[in-house]
Amino acid sequence: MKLIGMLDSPYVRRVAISAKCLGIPLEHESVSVFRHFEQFRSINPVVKAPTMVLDDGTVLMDSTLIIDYLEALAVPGKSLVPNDLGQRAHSLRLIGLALAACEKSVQIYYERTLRPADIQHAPWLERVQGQLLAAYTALEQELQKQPLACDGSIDQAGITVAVAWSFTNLVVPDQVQGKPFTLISAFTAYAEGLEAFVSTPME
Ligand SMILES: N[C@@H](CCC(=O)N[C@@H](CS)C(=O)NCC(=O)O)C(=O)O
Repeated sequence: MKLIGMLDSPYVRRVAISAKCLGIPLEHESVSVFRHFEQFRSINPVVKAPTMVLDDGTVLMDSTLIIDYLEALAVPGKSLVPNDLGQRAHSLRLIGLALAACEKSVQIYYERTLRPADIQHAPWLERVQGQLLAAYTALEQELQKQPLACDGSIDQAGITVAVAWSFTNLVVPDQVQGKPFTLISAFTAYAEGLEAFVSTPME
């Protein structure tokens, strides 16, 4: 199986880290959706990162769907999501908030870097910035109610929260710096120290 995409994409990175945590070996090819557009297109005409090429040639895309496949592939009993329904719902809520934060960070970054300055649309940017802060505010509140474990392990909620926070701080740090997201920040510092994260750096 081959994972296609750059590790500075939070979506690619969460797949790569999840595979390591599930004990599933992956080949990884660093192909950029922008700098290597034609090469990417030859693998997946839709040019979405992450793309996963399975051993039988099937091409999957979307990090959540790829992780779903990896979960099914993992040895029985090994999973990054809780079985208990209540804990599962909590985990899915954290993942949803973190993915929304990734999406809003990407949108702000694309608006700033891809759209010429004179045609940037301020109301759209303000809307997205508000959504980004709403996602992290809700996430911080969730961690206040129920902290993520820092006991040497990590689950899918933890992976996605940490990957999202590191990504936002990489591409649009001005959006969150100085804001009171102390629990998210502390948890990310813990996660970024884990072997699966250290060996999967944002490029
Ligand atoms: N929901 C998707 C989002 C993936 C995504 O938007 N990836 C970006 C890279 S960070 C991408 O492919 N951008 C190129 C494009 O959308 O044209 C996932 O979870 O994989």
